Amino acid sequence: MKRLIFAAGSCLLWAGLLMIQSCSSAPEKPSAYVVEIKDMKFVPEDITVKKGDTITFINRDMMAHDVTEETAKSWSSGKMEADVSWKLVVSEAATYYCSIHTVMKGKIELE
Ligand SMILES: [Cu+2]
Repeated sequence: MKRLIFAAGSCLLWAGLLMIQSCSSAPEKPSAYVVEIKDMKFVPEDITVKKGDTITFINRDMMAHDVTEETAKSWSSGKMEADVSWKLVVSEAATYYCSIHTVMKGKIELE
């Protein structure tokens, strides 16, 4: 009887260890986010992501827009016609704008 209890106990211990290990060693999967462009705005205007996450910008307006990094113009979607989408893999925090309508601004923050 003692042995049976011991066996059950060590089983639980192993299950616990395995759970800890799988939690701590599994790399976090990148997340995917969507920013819609509608009514001359980026929605949401501010977004907080992790490095390596993907943001898909979708133009829901009737007119063309773009998504351009503001400070150094280090990346840009190019002109996006209506219903066109463009993906950005985030490597750093950034502020961006639409170079066609410079009042349109957005911000990417890193968690
Ligand atoms: Cu625009």
